[in-house]
Amino acid sequence: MEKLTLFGQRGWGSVVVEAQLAWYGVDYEFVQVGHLFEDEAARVRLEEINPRCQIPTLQFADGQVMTEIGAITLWMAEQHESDGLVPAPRCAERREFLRWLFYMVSSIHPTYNYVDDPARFVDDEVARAQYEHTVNDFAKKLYGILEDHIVGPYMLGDRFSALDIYTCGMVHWSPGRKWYEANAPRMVEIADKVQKMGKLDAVWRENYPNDYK
Ligand SMILES: N[C@@H](CCC(=O)N[C@@H](CS)C(=O)NCC(=O)O)C(=O)O
Repeated sequence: MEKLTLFGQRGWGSVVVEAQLAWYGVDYEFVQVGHLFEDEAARVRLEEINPRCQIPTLQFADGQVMTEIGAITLWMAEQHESDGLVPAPRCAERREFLRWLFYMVSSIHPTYNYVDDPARFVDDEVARAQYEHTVNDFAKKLYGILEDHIVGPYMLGDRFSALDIYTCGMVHWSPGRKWYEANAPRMVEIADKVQKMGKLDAVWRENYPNDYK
Protein backbone atom coordinates (compact mmCIF):
# COMPACT_ATOMS: atom_id res chain seq x y z
CA MET A 1 0.00 0.00 0.00
CA GLU A 2 1.19 3.55 -0.77
CA LYS A 3 2.54 5.72 2.02
CA LEU A 4 -0.22 7.64 3.80
CA THR A 5 -0.18 10.87 5.76
CA LEU A 6 -2.20 10.96 8.96
CA PHE A 7 -3.09 14.39 10.26
CA GLY A 8 -3.77 14.02 13.94
CA GLN A 9 -3.08 15.21 17.44
CA ARG A 10 -1.39 12.86 19.84
CA GLY A 11 -3.79 11.66 22.50
CA TRP A 12 -6.89 12.66 20.51
CA GLY A 13 -9.22 10.67 18.24
CA SER A 14 -6.55 10.15 15.57
CA VAL A 15 -5.12 7.42 17.81
CA VAL A 16 -7.96 5.12 16.69
CA VAL A 17 -6.76 5.27 13.08
CA GLU A 18 -3.06 5.45 13.93
CA ALA A 19 -3.30 2.18 15.92
CA GLN A 20 -5.03 0.50 12.97
CA LEU A 21 -2.31 1.69 10.57
CA ALA A 22 0.27 0.21 12.94
CA TRP A 23 -1.66 -3.04 13.26
CA TYR A 24 -1.77 -3.51 9.49
CA GLY A 25 1.86 -2.41 9.11
CA VAL A 26 1.02 0.51 6.80
CA ASP A 27 3.80 2.99 6.09
CA TYR A 28 2.55 6.39 7.26
CA GLU A 29 3.76 9.81 8.22
CA PHE A 30 2.15 11.40 11.26
CA VAL A 31 1.56 15.15 11.08
CA GLN A 32 0.77 16.77 14.41
CA VAL A 33 -1.82 19.43 13.58
CA GLY A 34 -1.76 21.31 16.87
CA HIS A 35 -4.48 22.10 19.40
CA LEU A 36 -7.55 22.79 17.28
CA PHE A 37 -9.33 24.71 20.05
CA GLU A 38 -6.40 26.84 21.16
CA ASP A 39 -4.38 27.42 18.02
CA GLU A 40 -6.22 29.24 15.24
CA ALA A 41 -3.32 28.61 12.83
CA ALA A 42 -3.76 24.86 13.35
CA ARG A 43 -7.43 25.13 12.32
CA VAL A 44 -6.59 27.20 9.26
CA ARG A 45 -3.95 24.67 8.16
CA LEU A 46 -6.23 21.66 8.60
CA GLU A 47 -9.20 23.36 6.92
CA GLU A 48 -7.17 23.51 3.73
CA ILE A 49 -7.54 19.76 3.35
CA ASN A 50 -10.57 19.03 5.56
CA PRO A 51 -13.22 21.76 5.71
CA ARG A 52 -14.83 20.06 8.74
CA CYS A 53 -11.47 20.60 10.45
CA GLN A 54 -11.39 17.34 12.38
CA ILE A 55 -8.80 14.72 13.02
CA PRO A 56 -8.16 12.00 12.02
CA THR A 57 -7.67 13.21 8.45
CA LEU A 58 -5.93 10.79 6.14
CA GLN A 59 -4.23 11.97 2.96
CA PHE A 60 -3.13 9.84 0.02
CA ALA A 61 -0.09 10.35 -2.21
CA ASP A 62 -2.26 11.91 -4.95
CA GLY A 63 -3.60 14.50 -2.50
CA GLN A 64 -7.01 12.90 -1.99
CA VAL A 65 -8.36 12.90 1.54
CA MET A 66 -10.39 10.49 3.64
CA THR A 67 -12.08 11.35 6.92
CA GLU A 68 -14.42 9.62 9.41
CA ILE A 69 -13.17 6.85 11.67
CA GLY A 70 -15.97 4.48 10.67
CA ALA A 71 -15.27 4.84 6.95
CA ILE A 72 -11.51 4.58 7.42
CA THR A 73 -11.88 1.48 9.63
CA LEU A 74 -13.96 -0.37 7.04
CA TRP A 75 -11.81 0.79 4.12
CA MET A 76 -8.54 -0.25 5.75
CA ALA A 77 -9.87 -3.71 6.47
CA GLU A 78 -10.80 -4.07 2.81
CA GLN A 79 -7.18 -3.35 1.86
CA HIS A 80 -5.82 -6.03 4.22
CA GLU A 81 -7.63 -9.30 4.09
CA SER A 82 -5.60 -11.21 6.66
CA ASP A 83 -5.39 -10.38 10.36
CA GLY A 84 -8.33 -8.07 9.87
CA LEU A 85 -9.68 -5.78 12.55
CA VAL A 86 -13.15 -6.05 10.99
CA PRO A 87 -15.17 -9.29 10.83
CA ALA A 88 -15.76 -10.08 7.15
CA PRO A 89 -19.22 -10.00 5.57
CA ARG A 90 -21.25 -13.03 6.70
CA CYS A 91 -18.96 -13.68 9.70
CA ALA A 92 -20.95 -14.29 12.85
CA GLU A 93 -19.59 -11.19 14.56
CA ARG A 94 -20.12 -8.80 11.63
CA ARG A 95 -23.55 -7.53 12.66
CA GLU A 96 -22.56 -6.70 16.21
CA PHE A 97 -19.33 -5.15 14.95
CA LEU A 98 -21.18 -2.75 12.66
CA ARG A 99 -23.73 -1.92 15.33
CA TRP A 100 -21.14 -0.91 17.91
CA LEU A 101 -18.75 0.75 15.47
CA PHE A 102 -21.52 3.07 14.35
CA TYR A 103 -22.68 3.56 17.92
CA MET A 104 -19.20 4.66 18.98
CA VAL A 105 -18.75 6.91 15.96
CA SER A 106 -22.19 8.46 15.76
CA SER A 107 -23.51 8.43 19.32
CA ILE A 108 -20.52 8.62 21.63
CA HIS A 109 -17.83 10.50 19.68
CA PRO A 110 -20.01 13.57 18.92
CA THR A 111 -20.55 14.18 22.64
CA TYR A 112 -16.88 15.24 22.73
CA ASN A 113 -17.39 17.60 19.80
CA TYR A 114 -20.20 19.34 21.69
CA VAL A 115 -18.22 20.00 24.86
CA ASP A 116 -14.61 20.32 23.66
CA ASP A 117 -15.35 24.00 23.11
CA PRO A 118 -18.90 24.59 24.39
CA ALA A 119 -18.71 28.31 23.61
CA ARG A 120 -19.13 27.30 19.97
CA PHE A 121 -22.70 26.28 20.75
CA VAL A 122 -23.90 28.32 23.74
CA ASP A 123 -23.12 32.02 24.21
CA ASP A 124 -24.44 32.59 27.69
CA GLU A 125 -21.95 31.48 30.34
CA VAL A 126 -24.46 30.19 32.89
CA ALA A 127 -26.45 28.30 30.25
CA ARG A 128 -23.15 26.98 28.85
CA ALA A 129 -22.15 25.41 32.17
CA GLN A 130 -25.55 23.70 32.37
CA TYR A 131 -25.28 22.55 28.76
CA GLU A 132 -21.79 21.11 29.33
CA HIS A 133 -22.99 19.25 32.40
CA THR A 134 -25.97 17.80 30.52
CA VAL A 135 -23.89 16.63 27.55
CA ASN A 136 -21.28 15.06 29.85
CA ASP A 137 -24.02 13.24 31.76
CA PHE A 138 -25.48 12.01 28.49
CA ALA A 139 -22.05 10.72 27.41
CA LYS A 140 -21.83 8.72 30.64
CA LYS A 141 -25.23 7.18 29.89
CA LEU A 142 -24.01 6.23 26.40
CA TYR A 143 -20.87 4.64 27.84
CA GLY A 144 -23.07 2.69 30.24
CA ILE A 145 -25.01 1.21 27.32
CA LEU A 146 -21.77 0.16 25.64
CA GLU A 147 -20.42 -1.34 28.84
CA ASP A 148 -23.59 -3.40 29.36
CA HIS A 149 -23.15 -5.01 25.95
CA ILE A 150 -19.54 -6.10 26.36
CA VAL A 151 -19.27 -9.87 26.26
CA GLY A 152 -15.55 -10.13 27.07
CA PRO A 153 -12.70 -10.81 26.84
CA TYR A 154 -13.10 -8.36 23.93
CA MET A 155 -16.02 -6.30 22.68
CA LEU A 156 -17.12 -9.14 20.41
CA GLY A 157 -16.20 -12.00 22.73
CA ASP A 158 -13.06 -13.86 21.66
CA ARG A 159 -12.75 -11.91 18.39
CA PHE A 160 -10.35 -8.95 18.77
CA SER A 161 -11.38 -6.07 16.50
CA ALA A 162 -11.12 -2.36 15.79
CA LEU A 163 -13.81 -1.85 18.45
CA ASP A 164 -11.26 -2.78 21.10
CA ILE A 165 -8.79 -0.23 19.75
CA TYR A 166 -11.51 2.44 19.85
CA THR A 167 -12.36 1.39 23.41
CA CYS A 168 -8.72 1.71 24.45
CA GLY A 169 -8.63 5.24 23.06
CA MET A 170 -11.86 6.21 24.82
CA VAL A 171 -10.67 4.99 28.22
CA HIS A 172 -7.91 7.60 27.94
CA TRP A 173 -10.39 10.38 27.26
CA SER A 174 -12.96 12.15 29.39
CA PRO A 175 -14.56 11.40 31.88
CA GLY A 176 -11.18 9.90 32.81
CA ARG A 177 -9.73 6.57 33.85
CA LYS A 178 -11.09 6.72 37.42
CA TRP A 179 -14.65 7.14 36.15
CA TYR A 180 -14.24 4.19 33.78
CA GLU A 181 -12.75 2.00 36.51
CA ALA A 182 -15.78 2.68 38.71
CA ASN A 183 -18.47 2.63 36.01
CA ALA A 184 -17.18 0.73 33.00
CA PRO A 185 -14.71 -1.88 34.29
CA ARG A 186 -15.14 -4.12 31.25
CA MET A 187 -14.04 -1.27 28.99
CA VAL A 188 -10.98 -0.81 31.21
CA GLU A 189 -10.16 -4.53 31.07
CA ILE A 190 -10.23 -4.39 27.28
CA ALA A 191 -8.17 -1.19 27.19
CA ASP A 192 -5.51 -2.74 29.43
CA LYS A 193 -5.23 -5.79 27.17
CA VAL A 194 -5.03 -3.71 23.99
CA GLN A 195 -2.49 -1.36 25.51
CA LYS A 196 -0.12 -4.30 26.01
CA MET A 197 -0.31 -5.61 22.44
CA GLY A 198 3.16 -5.60 20.91
CA LYS A 199 2.10 -4.32 17.50
CA LEU A 200 0.40 -1.31 19.07
CA ASP A 201 2.83 -0.54 21.85
CA ALA A 202 4.66 2.30 20.07
CA VAL A 203 1.38 4.03 19.18
CA TRP A 204 0.09 4.01 22.76
CA ARG A 205 3.46 5.19 24.05
CA GLU A 206 3.52 8.11 21.63
CA ASN A 207 -0.05 9.11 22.39
CA TYR A 208 -0.10 8.59 26.14
CA PRO A 209 3.52 8.92 27.36
CA ASN A 210 2.43 9.60 30.95
CA ASP A 211 1.10 6.04 31.19
CA TYR A 212 4.63 4.71 30.73
CA LYS A 213 6.54 6.80 33.27
N1 LIG B 1 -16.77 11.99 12.97
C1 LIG B 1 -15.34 12.15 13.15
C2 LIG B 1 -15.08 12.57 14.59
C3 LIG B 1 -13.63 12.89 14.85
C4 LIG B 1 -13.51 13.89 15.97
O1 LIG B 1 -14.46 14.16 16.69
N2 LIG B 1 -12.30 14.44 16.14
C5 LIG B 1 -12.11 15.47 17.14
C6 LIG B 1 -10.88 15.17 17.99
S1 LIG B 1 -11.10 13.68 18.90
C7 LIG B 1 -11.89 16.79 16.44
O2 LIG B 1 -11.14 16.84 15.49
N3 LIG B 1 -12.53 17.84 16.90
C8 LIG B 1 -12.42 19.13 16.34
C9 LIG B 1 -13.75 19.74 16.02
O3 LIG B 1 -14.77 19.01 16.06
O4 LIG B 1 -13.79 20.93 15.73
C10 LIG B 1 -14.63 10.86 12.83
O5 LIG B 1 -15.26 9.80 12.93
O6 LIG B 1 -13.45 10.88 12.45
